Amino acid sequence: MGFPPIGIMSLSSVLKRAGHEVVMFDQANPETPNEIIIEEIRRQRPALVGLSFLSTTSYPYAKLLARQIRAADANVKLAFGGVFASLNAQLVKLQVPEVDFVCRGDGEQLILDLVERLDDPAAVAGVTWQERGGRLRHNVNRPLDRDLDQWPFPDRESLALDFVESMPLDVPAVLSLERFTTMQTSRGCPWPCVFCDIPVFNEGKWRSRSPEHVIAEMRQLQADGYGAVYFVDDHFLLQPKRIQAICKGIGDNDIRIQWGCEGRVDSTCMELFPAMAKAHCRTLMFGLESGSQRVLDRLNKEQTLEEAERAVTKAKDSGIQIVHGFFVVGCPDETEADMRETFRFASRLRIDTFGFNRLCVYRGTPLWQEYVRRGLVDDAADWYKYFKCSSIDPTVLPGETIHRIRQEGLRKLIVYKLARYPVQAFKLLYRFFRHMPAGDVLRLLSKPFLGPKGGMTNAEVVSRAVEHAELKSDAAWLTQVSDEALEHAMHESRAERARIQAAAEAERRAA
Ligand code: B12
Repeated sequence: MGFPPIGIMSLSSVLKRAGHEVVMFDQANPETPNEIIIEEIRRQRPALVGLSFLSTTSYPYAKLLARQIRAADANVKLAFGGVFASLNAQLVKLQVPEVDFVCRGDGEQLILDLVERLDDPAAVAGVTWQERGGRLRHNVNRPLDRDLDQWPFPDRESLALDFVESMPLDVPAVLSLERFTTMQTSRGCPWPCVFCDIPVFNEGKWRSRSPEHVIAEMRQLQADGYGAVYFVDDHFLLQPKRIQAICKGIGDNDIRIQWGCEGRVDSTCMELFPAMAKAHCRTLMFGLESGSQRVLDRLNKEQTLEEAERAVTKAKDSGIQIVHGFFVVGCPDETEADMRETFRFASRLRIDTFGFNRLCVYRGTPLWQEYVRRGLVDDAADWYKYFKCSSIDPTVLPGETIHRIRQEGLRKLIVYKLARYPVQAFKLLYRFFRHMPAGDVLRLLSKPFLGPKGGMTNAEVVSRAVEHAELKSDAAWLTQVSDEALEHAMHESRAERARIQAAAEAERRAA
């Protein structure tokens, strides 16, 4: 999914409203590699450089950039923030001494407070830092911010986002040719799924913006020419009253933006699916995870297969155009029969699109804690890594078996969907071909049939800007390599990407 970096865009508008100047860069934009970012820091001499990264996987790149910035400017104040930094603040501070402040949790009020106290952060709640004498300071947590309406809408003006819009979709968030962006209308999810760290990040709470505030942003987006929005909420479907009010607000204000969101299948909002479809909800994405109740229970998903079936059927009957199923394979105690059952289950459901990802374990999740207890990960040595469960847990099927059954399952699933639901499949393919390069659609469809010879989609080509070919298949390793090895991989990847693009360009010209 090519999404704009809404985290830094949110902080930018907060800072600007308070009278500060802000310049943003997206490291994922091929036009602003580290060298350009550093050059700009040298030129503009900011008071604070904030590096925002979401996940364990992008920590090595943030670390590398922080080291490069520090080498270029010994005095600039450097801050880290985002989910991974929040959950591992003290360890990150110790591992990256170049960074002055590791910021935990929501950043809006925190960054306002921090810019006022760059030389004396002792009183800034939520910051981890080091005193001149070397003592590590972990300031008190910030109370969870419940009044999300107080903050301005993200700054969508100041960052070149054409490259995001031109990114092909691996998962069809909202398949539309309209101008696209993301919004966040709520934060958190209280359910205890073993693979997720969101409850820890949000102290097990769910908080939301008021329907009026959400509608005001949508009106603004429509006025600015946006026609498609995806809500990056962890669980959009939690509160029926709020959704009802949002749908009503969309109708009352003649908002025609097509939107998508994700949520749980046991949501009480199911009755509202028809109202959502009427309010232009085009895409609903559900975490279905498995077709085996035993595996769902092992993942502590607290959902049943019947609930999944009911939610998908209800969504399709209500006229939601794309219903997506997220599945995980390679779970603890999952057998080959369970995996096959998952693919059978997916073919029974009326989902339009699907993804079957390998289960990975991240620090901060209940599964990580279990693995520490079982001696499969060493918290002190492994905290900045993530693992495919199959690489470390003997109760998970071997990687090759998972890969083989997944390829088989995908082949059968695609053939079955085309044969059993030809109209639905045709409509979807029509939309795919309208909104994605034809080559990418064909490659995505044929990949499970061709195996490793299948070639790359554009999305894979783009992702190689940061993940090098051989390493891509085992990205977890990237979180564990030395800076030099990572730098080398990034250099190789850029060269490879340039070669691929040149070849594609030559092919296009010849055609
Ligand atoms: C949207 C999203 C994506 C988008 C991101 C697009 C983009 N350019 O930003 C896409 C689809 C690309 C994506 C990909 C991945 N994601 Co993701 N993603 C999310 C999701 C659902 C929302 C993130 C978001 O936009 N939040 C809204 C903004 C406003 O919040 P924010 O970024 O956290 O920023 C706030 C604070 O953190 C803080 N802050 C942030 N930065 C800074 C910096 C400073 C200096 C300060 C002071 C404060 C601060 O202030 C902000 C405002 O309050 C989160 C779940 C979540 N709730 O965080 C998962 C999540 C971050 N993703 C996750 C994962 C695992 C991934 C992938 C590894 C998946 C995969 N296997 O490929 C990749 C890795 C991508 C990468 N390069 O890091 C995990 C991370 C777990 C972990 N511990 O590592 C999460 C937490 C989901 C989960 N339930 O576990 N993701």
